Amino acid sequence: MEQMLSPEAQHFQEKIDKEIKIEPKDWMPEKYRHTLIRQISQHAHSEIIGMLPEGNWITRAPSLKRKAILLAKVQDEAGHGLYLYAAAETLGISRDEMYHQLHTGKAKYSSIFNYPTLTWADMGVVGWLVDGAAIMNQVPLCRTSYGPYARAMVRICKEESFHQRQGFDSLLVLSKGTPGQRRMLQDAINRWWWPSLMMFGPTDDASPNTVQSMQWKIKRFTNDELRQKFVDVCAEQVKLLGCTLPDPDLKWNAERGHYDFGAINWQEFWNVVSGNGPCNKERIEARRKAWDNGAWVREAASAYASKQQAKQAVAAA
Ligand code: FAQ
Repeated sequence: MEQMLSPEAQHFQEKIDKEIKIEPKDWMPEKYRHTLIRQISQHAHSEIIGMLPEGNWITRAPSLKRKAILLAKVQDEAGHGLYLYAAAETLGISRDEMYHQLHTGKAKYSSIFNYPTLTWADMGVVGWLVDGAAIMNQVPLCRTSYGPYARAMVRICKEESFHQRQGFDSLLVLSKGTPGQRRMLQDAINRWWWPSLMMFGPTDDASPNTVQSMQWKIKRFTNDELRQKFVDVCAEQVKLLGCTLPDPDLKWNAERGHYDFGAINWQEFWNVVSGNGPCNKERIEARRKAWDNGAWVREAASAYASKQQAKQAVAAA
């Protein structure tokens, strides 16, 4: 039997069906609020943790030009994290609470950032594949049903597209370089390909959140739909680099109009998501340390804010 919706819930779903954005002060089901806080905060944490593997190469970039580009990219990720934390705050959670959830391991962040960046080629491959997967997932989020999230995604996607292009550009240079550079490039592709496919999340039949999130238009495509689009794009782009993707089962399927691809190692994915990937401990430790080292800045900023407030109160009296 179909569940009876309350008049508010009915009105809420009608707005969603008509593509009217839900705004912070509108009525919303608690589960909708909770799902958004979970997804947006995880997304924000991913941007902030995602600065670490790339930050690792800022001092070792091969030229001033590449260093300046990488610095700007890492700063962009910080900005994305901040817009997203601000969007999540509109749902009634504080930034301190979100940081606490990250530092105590309660909140997830993207599995991809628990892999190490071993060579310079990894910087280009992160741009091409990781930012590429991020855009594939995030462009549809510009039409997500929650207004502040959708608006934050517009700017984020513009910047992520630029990141993806700069990554591919640096790989094109390597692809025309020495045999050693080409080997380094292929090795980086081999290591990042499968983790990039895992970024889209579990298969649809193993994804507990997809059905409801699609009905609420929080998600506009399922995990498998987006993963397939990504494979189709990358299978063509890799040819321009004169490289291959490390999947013997990758094959164009004319009947489906898509590339078929091999089985993903879901055991590896869940192992990384549950905290046991190659860099999970190092990543959280770096964030905790940054939080502790920043204590004096937070104290100074709130002391300054209290003084300003006291001054304004005196002036207004
Ligand atoms: N890693 O039921 P579903 C970037 C969890 S930003 C870890 O399918 P949902 C920028 C999921 O949370 C990259 N955990 O979940 C950049 C859930 O657990 P929970 C981040 C994952 O939410 C580039 C459980 O598995 N992007 O890269 C992952 O409907 C370069 C069941 O899964 C976003 O966050 C995973 N890969 O769909 C920065 C985009 N996948 O919470 C620096 C927004 C799933 O119930 C350098 N997020 N899980 O305990 C989304 O679109 C969705 O949240 C999905 C997952 C598609 C990630």
